[in-house]
Amino acid sequence: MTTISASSDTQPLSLEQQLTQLETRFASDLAASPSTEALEALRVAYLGRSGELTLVRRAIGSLAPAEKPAAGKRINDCATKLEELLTQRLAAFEQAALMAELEQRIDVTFPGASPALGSLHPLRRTTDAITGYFERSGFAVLTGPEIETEYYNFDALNIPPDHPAREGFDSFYLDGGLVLRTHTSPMQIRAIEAHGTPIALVVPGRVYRRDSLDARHSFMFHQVEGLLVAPGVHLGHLKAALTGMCRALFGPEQRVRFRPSFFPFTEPSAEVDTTCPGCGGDGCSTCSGTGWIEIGGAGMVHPNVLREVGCSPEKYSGWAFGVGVERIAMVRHGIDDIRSFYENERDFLEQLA
Ligand code: 2U9
Repeated sequence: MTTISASSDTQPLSLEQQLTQLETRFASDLAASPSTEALEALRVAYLGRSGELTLVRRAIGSLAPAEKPAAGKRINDCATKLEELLTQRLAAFEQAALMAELEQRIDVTFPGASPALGSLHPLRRTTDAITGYFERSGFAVLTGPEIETEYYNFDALNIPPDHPAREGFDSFYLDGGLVLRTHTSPMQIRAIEAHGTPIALVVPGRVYRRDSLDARHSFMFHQVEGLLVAPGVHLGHLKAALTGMCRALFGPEQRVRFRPSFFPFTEPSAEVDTTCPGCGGDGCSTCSGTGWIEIGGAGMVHPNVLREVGCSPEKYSGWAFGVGVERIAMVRHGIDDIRSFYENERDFLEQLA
């Protein structure tokens, strides 16, 4: 039985009793330590040069030689245990500090909050698809005033004074002989006046007609008109241009057909159809079983229009077309109410993004 007196006023405690009491005291001091600095102070108080365990270790110097090895081992085991407890507690403090820091810092491994991306309006996308096709073919893309004179909107386009389109019920008139343009053709006239011929251009933009707003009609809608004036231009060039445009809009299998029609500014004139993108021409609900959808009108520029802008019909000929952007966008995106384009409902716009 190894007994070492740790203090003079009590019954001498065995080494085992002293170490057990020391470990118990250490454990409660450790649990009560509030910080890593307190843990360091505890390490010094027990394991330091004047620490409690160091004093016990010195005291075994007075033991019988035969008892020293076992006592030394027991003290070393105690020291190892105290150091392990200190290390665990220190690690717990460091982990808590790391977690507290991580809570404050941005964790770059978290998935980013993707910002809501904007998108182009469907009418803008269809307009860009049309003008982009012609731009890539070398055409200029011009825009012009929405308020026009009667001359540029009607007279210069061979629309006679008594033509129904000039009636108040068809067009919006402003004071001073001005009108909200009913097509983008006036800008074509202005362009030929400014740049002469030959000329190749498309004009996108808003146009206005006195029409009630319903699922298929609007008093304001969007058009793209095209014009090519040069020596030797013929109807085949027009058919090829419109076929290329429809293939850019709806896919490489598209076909185009002309149905005879009349417009004052073109002769001959035609309504322009393309094979229905929904069924490829077999007939479906989109095309009401016909296999074709109408996209606009076209024709060879009337000689009176050429002469009006100082261009000799003997030297030059030209083709022109006009397509409705809403009509094409409704087919492209399967939209059945034209009013959806103007309400700017987010879920409508986002579904097409
Ligand atoms: C000039 C000469 C001729 C433009 C043309 C059409 C046929 C046509 C409508 C189709 C659907 C307008 O959007 S719509 O309602 N347009 O049918 N437009 S030829 O002819 C011109 C233009 C300018 C100097």
